[in-house]
Amino acid sequence: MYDDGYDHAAVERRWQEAWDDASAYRTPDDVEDPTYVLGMYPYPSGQLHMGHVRNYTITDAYARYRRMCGDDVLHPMGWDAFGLPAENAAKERDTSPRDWTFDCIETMKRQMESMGFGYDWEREITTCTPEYYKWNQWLFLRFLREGLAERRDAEVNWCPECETVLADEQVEGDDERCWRCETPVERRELEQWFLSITEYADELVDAIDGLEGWPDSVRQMQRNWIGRQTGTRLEFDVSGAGEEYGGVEAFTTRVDTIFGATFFALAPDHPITEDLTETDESVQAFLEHEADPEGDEPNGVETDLTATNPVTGEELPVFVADFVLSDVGTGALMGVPGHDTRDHVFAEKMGIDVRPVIAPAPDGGEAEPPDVSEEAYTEDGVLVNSGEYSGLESAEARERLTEDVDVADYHTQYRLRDWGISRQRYWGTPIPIVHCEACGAVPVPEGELPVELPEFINTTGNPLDAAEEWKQTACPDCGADAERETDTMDTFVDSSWYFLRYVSPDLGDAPFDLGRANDWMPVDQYVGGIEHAVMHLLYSRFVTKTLADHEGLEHREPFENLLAQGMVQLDGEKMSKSKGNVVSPQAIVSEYGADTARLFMMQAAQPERDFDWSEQGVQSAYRFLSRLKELVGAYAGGGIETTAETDSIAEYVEDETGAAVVVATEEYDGLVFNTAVREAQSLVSTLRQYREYAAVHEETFERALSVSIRLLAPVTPHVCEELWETLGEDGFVVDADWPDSDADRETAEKRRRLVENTREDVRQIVDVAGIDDPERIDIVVTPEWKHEALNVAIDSDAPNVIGALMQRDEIKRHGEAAAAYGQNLQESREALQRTLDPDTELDALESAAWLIEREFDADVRVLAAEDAPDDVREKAEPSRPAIDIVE
Ligand code: ANZ
Ligand code: ZN
Repeated sequence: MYDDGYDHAAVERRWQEAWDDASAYRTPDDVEDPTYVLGMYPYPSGQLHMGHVRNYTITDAYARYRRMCGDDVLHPMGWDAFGLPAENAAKERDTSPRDWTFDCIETMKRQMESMGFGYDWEREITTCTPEYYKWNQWLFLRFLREGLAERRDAEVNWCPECETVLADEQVEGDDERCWRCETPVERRELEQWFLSITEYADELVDAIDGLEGWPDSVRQMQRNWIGRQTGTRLEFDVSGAGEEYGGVEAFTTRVDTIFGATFFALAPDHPITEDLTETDESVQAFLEHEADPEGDEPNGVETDLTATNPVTGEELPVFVADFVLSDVGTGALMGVPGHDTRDHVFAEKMGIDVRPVIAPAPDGGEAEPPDVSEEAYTEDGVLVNSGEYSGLESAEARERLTEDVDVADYHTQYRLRDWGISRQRYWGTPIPIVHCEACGAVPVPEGELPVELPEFINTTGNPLDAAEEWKQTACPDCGADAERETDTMDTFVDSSWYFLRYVSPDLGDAPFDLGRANDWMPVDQYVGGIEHAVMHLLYSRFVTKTLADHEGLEHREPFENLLAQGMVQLDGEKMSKSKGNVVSPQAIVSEYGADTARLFMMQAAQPERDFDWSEQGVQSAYRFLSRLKELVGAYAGGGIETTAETDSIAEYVEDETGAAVVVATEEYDGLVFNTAVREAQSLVSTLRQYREYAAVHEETFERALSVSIRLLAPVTPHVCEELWETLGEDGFVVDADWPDSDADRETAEKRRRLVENTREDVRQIVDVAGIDDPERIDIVVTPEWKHEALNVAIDSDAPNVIGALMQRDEIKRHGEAAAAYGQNLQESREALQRTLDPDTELDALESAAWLIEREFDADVRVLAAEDAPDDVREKAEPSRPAIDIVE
């Protein structure tokens, strides 16, 4: 344990038990509309890592804050318990994925409890239980019924050694080897199940505009992933080498550039390309040796074909090119090197014509074609060299051309593909389908769900394929012998609706209680890693929309506010097992306690930012908590001298307490925990100085302690619970009322800045003048007229400030001094800001005088301008008092 600390282990155990005994974090079913705070549930790997701890401390602190503000709060936790790692671990250790997973869950749950996360454990869900995955199967059947699930051929990565399909992430290296056995991966066509997310593509993009509580970066990633493009599809007649291919479709977003098309290009697996490989050796050679679709450089080969531009009738050379993607658009494009960057590079390399047909909009006069010899001009503009369309603006030309040309039509295309959910693995939800020779793929009737997983068989390939007895069944339609589908579902299916299950985790006859889900959804604050910015969040949005369309859910978006937390790093690098730079949360908890770990994490940075783990940071958090504990203990034990008399110091502490409350509240609302915590910490530091300086005003001091404890309680709940008790307060601090204050943040911050700047000025003068032992420090507040002059300068729009000032007698009568100050104001006019009025300045400085007195060990007098000698008063300005130091 850290020297002169406190017995954190005892404190934390004690309060965890007390909360548990009181079911402090239970959310009863009958609350109306709780604030729903959710952290992305973890995969039970067996080890809670720093990323988890950060994620869950953020949600926990926010949930606790909302509770103290008086909200009912729903803050549940569960387990994303299916997945390949369990299957691999089970194979290696010769156990079952189920046993391994439940062991991991047990350890991780204990680790979470030791962190003091306030979850309603009675709502815990575990996706690998039949009680949960039954509803994945139900969901699948509903999709099927609505025509949103479909079985079709798809290409997959196949490892012939492991006899399994691999996800893209599991194929490694340029030579594409299996991540497990390093066998080169093959492509195979397999029948797979797909969910029709593309049917919702438009809504999924359009509704992003309404997700105002999401980070812009995530919204943009979703837009890019869906990749909606509106443009034109048009046909080019292709022929040559003795073949007539007829109209071949190309997709373009820039049909306005069609007069600049100088070539036509086909994807390497376009049907025409495949046809050419039979006869054209150079195409064959290109595909075998040169084509590199992943490379940066566009490669291609010319064919013997030509394509006819449907607008100009011009014959264009046809290339096979590797930058034309087969699954984008139609797998064919018109090349416009003058206006498309990639086409330009390709044209230079292949010696193709480059022609400008779009000019920057002219400032009156004729449009001048841009020079496109070195670089494409990619902006919209005015058409040139484009026959009867010359002179039109790009947007209008696109419409006219699409309408005029017979073989052209508007077309919207998407990057988004349907969601392939089939996995040839054991540890997932069995897809509830039976394959019958006569009837085909027959859904298992809802009443027969769940289709439970059989015992695990340790074998290569898919264990479900080897589970003969389980596989053999009767066709639900005709009763004939049939086989079960042996594919299981992508685990992203499990997480696409789990947030609904927490609402009624034990419900037996439906996936969620509809009425309650309608009342409790959406999740008010969702928190998780940026790695889920696309898939998990997109699938959840999709499933929510289908439930709204077909199952009566009254919400179309699941997550109202989203926070994507930053990474915890070590020496600037992401902590990861493979790099061996992992700091274990468990070790920190046992050495310093959960509160210290939580406090360090929350004060280190704003939650969205990455930050570096620092042992010093941890120790300083620990020292802070130890000092706080000592302070409250000393006060409660009568070890601090108190008085019933109030004075200017007490006033200062009162003001600071009020300021801390307003600032921290605002920052907690915005989840800016580091700033919120800093407020509480500096209040505690003020209290420690107060106690050393004078007998403390009892009421003020006690209120300030009580406020500090409550402001810290969301982040360091155990020690705050202990101190709340020490202070003699009733009940749990987690149930206490959030403090309030009628302080105004802006004024409070101006007061603080005034005091801080004044202290800094005194330091400077002492330093520059070489004063060893100041005896008296006079601080003189600005005279009223300068304050007025400043306001006139801010309000006036006269070009000359001095003129405006001299219209006021009150100012004018100060003669030369007024002119000189007016000159200053004129010079810094852009930067002028309103300040506190002289009375408030006087008040702020008077109540902070003790801090200056303490720092310099000198008498401090704060004087109004009229009480000061002329030569000192002259120097004072608004927010910049004059300072006179006597040695
Ligand atoms: C002619 C053109 C002229 C295009 C121009 C662009 C600019 P972006 O550019 O990202 O919005 N395209 C069409 N099918 C393609 C495929 N299968 N593989 C690769 N590229 C393809 O995407 C739209 C553009 O991508 C389309 O518009 C097309 O090039 C190209 F000055 O057509 B464009
Ligand atoms: Zn049948």
